[in-house]
Amino acid sequence: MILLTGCDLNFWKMQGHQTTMVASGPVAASQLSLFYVTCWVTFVIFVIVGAVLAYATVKFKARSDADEHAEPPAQGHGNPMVEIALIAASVFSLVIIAVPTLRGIWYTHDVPEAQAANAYNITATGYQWWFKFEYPEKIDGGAALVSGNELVIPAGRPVRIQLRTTDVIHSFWVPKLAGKVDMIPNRGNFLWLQADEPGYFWGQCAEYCGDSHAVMRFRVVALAPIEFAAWVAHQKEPARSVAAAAGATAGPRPQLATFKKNEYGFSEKWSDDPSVNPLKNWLDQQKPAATEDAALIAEGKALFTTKTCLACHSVRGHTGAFGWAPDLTHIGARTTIAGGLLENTPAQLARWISHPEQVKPGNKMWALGYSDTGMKIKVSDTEAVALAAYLTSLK
Ligand code: HEC
Ligand SMILES: [Cu+2]
Repeated sequence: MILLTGCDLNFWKMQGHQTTMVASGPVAASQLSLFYVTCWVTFVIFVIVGAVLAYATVKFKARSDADEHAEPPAQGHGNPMVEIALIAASVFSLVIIAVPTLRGIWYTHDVPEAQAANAYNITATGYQWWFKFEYPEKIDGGAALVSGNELVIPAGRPVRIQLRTTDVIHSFWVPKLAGKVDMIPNRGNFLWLQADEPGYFWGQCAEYCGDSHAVMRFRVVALAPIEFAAWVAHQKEPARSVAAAAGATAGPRPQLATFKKNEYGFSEKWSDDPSVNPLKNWLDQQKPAATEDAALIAEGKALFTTKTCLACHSVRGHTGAFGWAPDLTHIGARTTIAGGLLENTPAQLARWISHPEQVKPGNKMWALGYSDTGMKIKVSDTEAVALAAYLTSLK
């Protein structure tokens, strides 16, 4: 008990964000039940072997000096019946594990036939160190609807995810829903998952892929069908524009908050506390802030072009067309930025924009954009604050 106090209780209860001990969909449930079968079988073996070992240790231990120096007893060649029985018992326990394993492999491989027609198809692409998601819906002009780092899916419906990568091997893992399946160059892997109820789930790259592998995260948001349809319809729209009232002047400019290097990027509302509903946080994030400063947003919008952010990012309807970096059209409505590493608040956005290298080692925005060998972009603190205000307004 003394050991436990002072430690994170959620760790011991195994209820954290990325626990596999909570299954929120059929694929994760199948994997979890297989885990339990294996645990129980090995536990029974452990108890039997342990008991026999303890019995033999006590029963045959040397009890006196004379015992210790006595001749060893006559040696036998084992008992064939015991050996056959042990082999049979081993085979039997392997069969107990193998049957549900094979059933699980078949079940998790692809959406069950009865539901295949209802499956929703998404393509997920791994980039060092973030995820891109492509939806089956098309935006005007015929391109696929894309988003980054937050995968929104319909709850209660099977989702088949094609797994691709643009660079090295990544692995797609949403512990409470399904995983892990690798994203391998030149190979078309896929997996399926389903969230039984609307919810908010943490995902993580599960294959070492370079500098920032450990913080290559993403989120899955499962919505009821009607909300999901509304989300898709909104995502298809171009970026939101904030019009300044005639004659309005910019309010006091927020200061750039200071952060320590590697400082954790989430506020209290993202705690493991079960009374906190992360889906509510996500829904709150969809609404524009009441205190928007249109003049500051306009300044940020202009900076987005002059600071050449558009060379890598696109804000559909405003600027940028390449989009090999995360699409920022609706970035303001996401709960996280930088591959799920930071909470999406104006302060964290400005932190990221002013010094991405201090937050996420090696990230490509820094390596190819800001570093001395890249495009040598320099963003001042005041500019970062304006850019953050602009991006926050993109709901
Ligand atoms: C050289 C290409 C490049 C340039 C230029 C660039 N970025 Fe990025 N940006 C990236 C990449 C790549 C990422 C993903 C980094 C990661 O998460 O590892 C990113 C991530 C971001 C994110 C987080 C996106 C998300 O989905 O979480 C924001 C916000 C952002 N950049 C804003 C900007 C702004 C503002 C500028 C201009 C000052 C800019 N970027 C310039 C490549 C670039
Ligand atoms: Cu990865």
